[in-house]
Amino acid sequence: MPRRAAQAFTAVLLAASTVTALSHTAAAADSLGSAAAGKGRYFGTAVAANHLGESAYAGTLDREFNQVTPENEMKWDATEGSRNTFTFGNADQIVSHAQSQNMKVRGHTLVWHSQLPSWVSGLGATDLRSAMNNHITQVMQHYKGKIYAWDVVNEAYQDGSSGALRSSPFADKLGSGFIEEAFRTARSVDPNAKLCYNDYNTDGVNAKSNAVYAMVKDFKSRGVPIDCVGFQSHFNSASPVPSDYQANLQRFADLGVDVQITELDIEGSGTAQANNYSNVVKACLAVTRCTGLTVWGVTDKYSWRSSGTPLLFDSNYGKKPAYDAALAALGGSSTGGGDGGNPGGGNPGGNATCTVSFARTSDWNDGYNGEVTVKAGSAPINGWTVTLTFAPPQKVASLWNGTPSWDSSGNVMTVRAASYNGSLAAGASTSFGFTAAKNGNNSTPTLGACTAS
Ligand code: 9MR
Repeated sequence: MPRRAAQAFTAVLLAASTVTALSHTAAAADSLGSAAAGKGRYFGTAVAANHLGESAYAGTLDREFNQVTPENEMKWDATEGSRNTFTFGNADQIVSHAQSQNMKVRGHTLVWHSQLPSWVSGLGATDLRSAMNNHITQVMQHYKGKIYAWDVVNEAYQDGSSGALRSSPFADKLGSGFIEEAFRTARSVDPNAKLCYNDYNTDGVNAKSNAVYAMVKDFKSRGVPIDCVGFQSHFNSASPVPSDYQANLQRFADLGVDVQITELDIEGSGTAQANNYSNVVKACLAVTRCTGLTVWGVTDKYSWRSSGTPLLFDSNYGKKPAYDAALAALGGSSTGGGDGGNPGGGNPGGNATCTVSFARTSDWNDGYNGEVTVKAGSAPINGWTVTLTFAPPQKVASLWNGTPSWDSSGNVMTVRAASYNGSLAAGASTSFGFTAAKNGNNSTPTLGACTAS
């Protein structure tokens, strides 16, 4: 087959498989993921690779969630049990599953004092620094392009009133600078992944969250790369949802980072648990930069706090009142039941439309960055395509959050959705960006129409 025909053929195949993969997500308006997408957020869950073979587990996961966090599979003990020997099998299984379902993946976690192999704690400072940077580099390289956000450093601060770093091999041997070093290394490995700090007991305003707040503020003021802060949100009667939860999320967002609820579970049952879930979801929705929520497991059956029944599905995968409350807070509505099956879906059909807008976001001598926002019309869409025509000899040097192809002149660029941003709820938007080299021509490209599927 001639090369161009082969490319076209591959493109058709890709388009067809994308529609298949996305159809259930877009059509299931009564799921947590699709309701959250309608609010411009994701709704995810922690996933354990060893349960993916259980059909009710995988069925509930695929029907309800559009983001996953590997619960243990990407931790240091799972990925580098002995020095410089990396094992990715279990984590790869989760990432492949997520990709096949068009789910975002949060990488968890690169630098953490817990689940740390003893060979790491035994190292002296010089070796530890290079082991830390090597670990970040190798793990991020392996997953480059597949992870929307990484928990680069997890749980570095002490509980209680000290506001100090927790004692760990990293803090004790490398000093407080290890956090900054980890973030700088991470940015250099995968500049497109969001880099997050993640912690617990930082959900309200308190000494610990104040310490994290001061760190983020300092990082932002000195240009240390940090994009997001995760609030784990493990709640029970001893550690309830704080009354200033939303205010705390907001003050971090005001520093110029995204915030996420990363490990949500709330012990309890019935109406009390449902109200707590509803309040947490509403707090996230009230903060523009709260980009998504992740519950720490699909079902009470496999929760790390199983006896506290803290999740949205019971041990038989039935929807709990907490599920209905979370869904209602997201603006969705439940069809009841919940048997772990997949009710199926379908293509939203012929009324899929989209609109586009263009912004030139930054300019320098030889180049500029452009951002194209794609917005779904009054029906959900499964995919989109946008065309941009550049004035020669301008050339696109890099592009993110989309999949580009060029015509034979090299001036007309067609961009279709990346694997993770083609599925949009009615009225929802996403964007892709690019860097163009001016090559002496300062014009702005002409934006063509948006085609939706
Ligand atoms: O849910 C995880 C559980 O299966 C592990 O045994 C435990 C070991 O440390 O880690 C749990 O997940 C933790 C997460 O990675 C970080 N925040 C606290 C979570 C609950 O302990």
